[in-house]
Amino acid sequence: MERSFRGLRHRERQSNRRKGNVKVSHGRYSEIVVLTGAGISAESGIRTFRDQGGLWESHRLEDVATPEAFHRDPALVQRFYNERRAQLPLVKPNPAHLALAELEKAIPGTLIVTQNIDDLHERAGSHHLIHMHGELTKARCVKTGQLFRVTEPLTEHSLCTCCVPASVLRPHVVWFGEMPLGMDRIFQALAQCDLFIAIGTSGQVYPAAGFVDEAVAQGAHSIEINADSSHVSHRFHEHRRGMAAVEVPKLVAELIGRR
Ligand code: BJW
Repeated sequence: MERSFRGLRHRERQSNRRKGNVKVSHGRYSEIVVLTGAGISAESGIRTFRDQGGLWESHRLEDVATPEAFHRDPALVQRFYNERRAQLPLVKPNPAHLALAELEKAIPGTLIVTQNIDDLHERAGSHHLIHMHGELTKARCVKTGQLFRVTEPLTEHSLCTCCVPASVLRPHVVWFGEMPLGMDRIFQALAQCDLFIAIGTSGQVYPAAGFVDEAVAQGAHSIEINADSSHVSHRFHEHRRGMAAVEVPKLVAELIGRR
């Protein structure tokens, strides 16, 4: 029943799109996909990657964010993630994270897809959440893929407890050239959403940068919130320029009908 209803809505949206009849009014969305990037956590004090002062200014991504880097120098890569993990208890969710948790409560068809590996969305109270680039708080056995909660800094000697002989533990993050996590669920949600929102992401890393196209092709309305223009700004219907901690609560208030 649910399936055929969705199919009907999908055909209706396709037909609207052919007529150039794109939805713009708020207060009527029930299936929302929110893509978040480093910019949403910037005001919590976590560095972005590509802004001035970003992580890629002090580290070459080829040295810390590829499987080859981990193979070449696991100690350096583990140190890079240990330092970022150690920052988590010192930062807290900002009004943008909190507003998205409120959005999920008000509109249960909201899915947050985050590229961030911090834990600020869950600490803000979001439950319907996919960490497509992994999670800092977890490590993974390179052999079985089993996940372990990280309770102390990892080293090149950190081993799993799931296989004999024990295998290497690596950060549970998605490096360049690796497949992001949860892609089936994400593409399914993009195919069904009526609103796609991207917050604080530069649109330079795929497949996330292409999600707007997927959603818009299915007839969804799209909104970008960013302090600046991104590499994919031109693909969005609507833009909110400004800080996420200000713009996200404003948009959420509009969406849930609170003025
Ligand atoms: C604010 C703000 C405030 C600041 N308020 N806004 C050639 C063409 C196309 C693709 C490829 C290609 N060659 C290779 C690829 C694929 C590659 C890729 O995209 N490379 C590009 C560099 C070209 N991608 C991959 O390899 C991915 N895997 C893959 O493609 O698998 C195959 C596949 C095929 C088909 C379907 C599915 C899969 C894997 C990518 C892994 C990315 N990993 C990282 C590291 C993760 C762990 C870690 O955190 O260390 O993920 S890289 C890094 O970039 C991290 C981020 O999640 C990601 C995105 O960064 P983000 O979030 O956009 O941050 P910034 O810093 O770039 O931007 C911040 C933005 O916020 C800015 O716009 C600011 O203006 C804004 N901002 N303060 C609002 N207060």
